[in-house]
Amino acid sequence: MSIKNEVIKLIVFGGVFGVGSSAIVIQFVSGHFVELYDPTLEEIYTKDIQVDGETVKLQITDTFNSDEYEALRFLNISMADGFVLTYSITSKESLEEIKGIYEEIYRVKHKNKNEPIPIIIVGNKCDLENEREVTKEEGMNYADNINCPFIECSAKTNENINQIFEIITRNILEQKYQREEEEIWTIKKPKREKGCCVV
Ligand SMILES: Nc1nc2c(ncn2[C@@H]2O[C@H](COP(=O)(O)OP(=O)(O)OP(=O)(O)O)[C@@H](O)[C@H]2O)c(=O)[nH]1
Ligand SMILES: [Mg+2]
Repeated sequence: MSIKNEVIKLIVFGGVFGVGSSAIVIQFVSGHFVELYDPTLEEIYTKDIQVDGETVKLQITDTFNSDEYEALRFLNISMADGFVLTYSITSKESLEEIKGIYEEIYRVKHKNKNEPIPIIIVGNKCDLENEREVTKEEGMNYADNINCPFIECSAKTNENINQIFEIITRNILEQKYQREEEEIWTIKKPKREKGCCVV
């Protein structure tokens, strides 16, 4: 079965309220910018995306980071294939917050830091250059340290919005293929009898 027939589940988290995670998802799914700030509890969207000539079905959960809904967040994280962690370049605090979400993802998935989880670090609102608090290097250095792809974008101008979802989807597919190959290799690998040499 081709894994490209499966639905890929993504979660988009915003570091703090109002970084633009909903605006990013709506720009990607519907192609328009939402000016109005309407705090999100949880919204789920679906969209097909072309990656390397193949069509992939995405299910995108737009949610926010709140301790009040810990059980919901736990469930969402455990079910997801990949994560878009969004901060705003106009808020240092929002970058600090996504570092906590990153740690939580590893805790919930019961993984070690050397086991990759598809995560992309996104610096939104790059159209607001004169309000910038986080340099591109700061965002990039953090992403490099945790071995994740990084991109700056603007939900307002649509800069790099499609790229976010292409990069994370490609990342998820590559990791799934790699796991499948490793599983096939484990099954095919002949078992050696202890202390016995068959000629
Ligand atoms: N200039 C600019 N404004 C943006 C951008 N993205 C979002 N906004 C504005 O920022 C405000 C908050 O955007 P939302 O997308 O609702 O933020 P959010 O991260 O979903 O907020 P929560 O649902 O509370 O987590 C809105 O007024 C948006 O219009 C952007 O790229 N540039
Ligand atoms: Mg929102």
